[in-house]
Amino acid sequence: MFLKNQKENTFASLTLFSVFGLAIIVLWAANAAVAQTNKGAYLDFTGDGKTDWVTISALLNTPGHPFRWKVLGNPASPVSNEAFIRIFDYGSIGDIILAGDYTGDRKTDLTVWRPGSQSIFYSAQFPSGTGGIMLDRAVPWGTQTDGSFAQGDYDGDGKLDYTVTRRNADGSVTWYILSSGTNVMKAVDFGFSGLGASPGADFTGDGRDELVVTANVNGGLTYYIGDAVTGELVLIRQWGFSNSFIDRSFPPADYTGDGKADLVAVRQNVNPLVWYILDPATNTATATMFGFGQRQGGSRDQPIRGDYDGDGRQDIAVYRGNTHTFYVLRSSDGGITTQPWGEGEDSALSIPYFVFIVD
Ligand SMILES: [Ca+2]
Ligand SMILES: [Ca+2]
Ligand SMILES: [Ca+2]
Ligand SMILES: [Ca+2]
Repeated sequence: MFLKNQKENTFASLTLFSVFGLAIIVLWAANAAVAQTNKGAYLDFTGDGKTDWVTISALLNTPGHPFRWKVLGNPASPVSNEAFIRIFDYGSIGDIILAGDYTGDRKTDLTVWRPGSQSIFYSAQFPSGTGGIMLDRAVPWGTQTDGSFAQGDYDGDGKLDYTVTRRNADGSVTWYILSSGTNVMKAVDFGFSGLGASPGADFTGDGRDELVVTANVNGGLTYYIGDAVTGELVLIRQWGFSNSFIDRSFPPADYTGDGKADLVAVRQNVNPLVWYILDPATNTATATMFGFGQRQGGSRDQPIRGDYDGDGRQDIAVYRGNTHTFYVLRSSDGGITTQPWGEGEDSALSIPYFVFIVD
């Protein structure tokens, strides 16, 4: 439990652990390829390594009303008989959508977490043909007040692990991780109450996700990265503003293609949007303008997560709600892919942005 009561010496720790973190990353660089092969793409329902086009909506914003998923295969028009469209209801308002690969087949499972006195993960395979959805697994895990954003593959077997975070009476936070491969449960202390818990990300390139928490430190968003087995701090970096009106910060993921997670903050109070991406292994940063930001008479684009060209790197991408169109800056060749999809009040389904734990 390293983080408790350390607010006064944050900057001293930052210097120490930044250097420490860099050393680790260099040593583990040889394993980068392993991470690439273990993980499927986000929202890839077919297992071809490409994120599919997915929108989500609910007709009524009332508890219990179902989420409507609209999925268009990517690419939308490949060779004949391979394009597909699926529209179905899964989960309902009040559930947390945590779609990902929990079975290790590199295909995204439909998964929601329903908070309750006994919270439950509900997982289903993606519907094939015109068939309905069969519930695969109901996994009781966590309680009503636990946090559930921190899914990750913390044992490195290629499957997401069911994970909740719980604040203890003394202000410490315990991560309860249920391995989806072995059903072995682990409890790891990391972070303290008031920090945000994020989906896991692999910063070391060994194929095993690290624990990720964030905090507002002097207006900046600060990332604390921890080892999922020992709870030891391996890296601290500050990146972007913690004010979500200025920056939308995504959970870390690999944008540079070295198999290690990068930090991304999308500045949205400017037009166009600016994507600031930091490679924490080399401390190299890039700024890329892509998408409509704040502008008069029009809504902002929605920054989204995904690897749409299937090259193993996340793409910079947005969803434009008023024209129902996805725009992707392909990481493979720098070209732009546009794909119309969605209607009405649909928004793109994407990974949750950072949410701060409120005491
Ligand atoms: Ca796992
Ligand atoms: Ca790792
Ligand atoms: Ca990277
Ligand atoms: Ca890509």
